[in-house]
Amino acid sequence: MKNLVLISKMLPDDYIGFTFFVGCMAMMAASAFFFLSLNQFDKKWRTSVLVSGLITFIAAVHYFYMKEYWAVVGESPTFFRYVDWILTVPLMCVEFYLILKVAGAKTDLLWKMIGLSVIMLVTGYLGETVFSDSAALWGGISGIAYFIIVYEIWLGSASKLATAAGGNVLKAHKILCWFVLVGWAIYPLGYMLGTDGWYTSILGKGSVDIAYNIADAINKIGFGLVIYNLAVQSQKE
Ligand SMILES: *C/C=C(C)/C=C/C=C(C)/C=C/C1=C(C)CCCC1(C)C
Repeated sequence: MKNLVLISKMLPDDYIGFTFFVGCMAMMAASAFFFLSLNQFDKKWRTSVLVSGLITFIAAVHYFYMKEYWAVVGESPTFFRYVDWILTVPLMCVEFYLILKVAGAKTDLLWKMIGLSVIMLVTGYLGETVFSDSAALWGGISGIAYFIIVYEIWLGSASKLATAAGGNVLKAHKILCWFVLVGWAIYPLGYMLGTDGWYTSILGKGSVDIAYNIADAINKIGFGLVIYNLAVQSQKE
C-alpha cells in the first residue's frame, strides 16, 4: 500500500517531488566525487575537501528521507529540513575557518559564526512551525543573524584574514562570500513564499520546497566545488 502511494505521488506532474528526487541524486553524486578525490590531496587540504563531502553526504541522507516524506505524507518535511541545516550550515562555517587558518583564524571566529547560524536556523524553524502566526517576526530575527554573518565575512574579521592570506585563499573566500550573499538569500525568499506576513500581498504564495531544494543544490554542491578547486590550485603551486 505504501508503495502504491509512493508511485502514485511520483507522477511526472509532481514537480516538487521531482526536485527532491534530483536533489537526492545530486547530493549523492557530489559526495562520491568529494570522497573519491581525497587521496589526491595532502594533509593540509584533505580536511577541507572531506568537510565538503560530509556536507553533501548529510544532505543526501536527509533528501532521501525528505523525498519519501513528501511522496507518502504530501507535506513539506520541515523537521528533516532544519535538522539537515543545523548540521550542514555550521560545517560551512567550519570551511570558512579552515581556509582562513593559514592567515591565523582563531576558533573565536568559528564559534561566532556557528552561534549566529544556530540563532538564524532556530528562529526560522520556530517561525515556520510553532509560531507560524508571527512568522514575519521570527523570520526578521533570523534575518538579522543572517545579515551579521554576511557582514562578518564581507567586511568583518573574516574578510581581513582573507585579505591577509591573499592569493588563492582570498579568491576562494570572495566566491564563498557571493554564495552566502546571493545563494543563501534564496532561503528567506522561500520562507516568505511559504509563510504569511506583510510580504504575502507582494510576493504571493509559492512552494517553499522548490526554493529550498534549488538553493541547497547551488549552495552545498557549489560551495564544495569552490573548496575543491582551491585545494587543487593551491597544491599545484
Ligand atoms: C545547506 C543549507 C543552507 C546553506 C541553509 C541556509 C539557510 C538559510 C540561510 C536560512 C535563512 C533564513 C532566513 C535568513 C530568514 C527566514 C528563515 C530562514 C531560516 C529560512
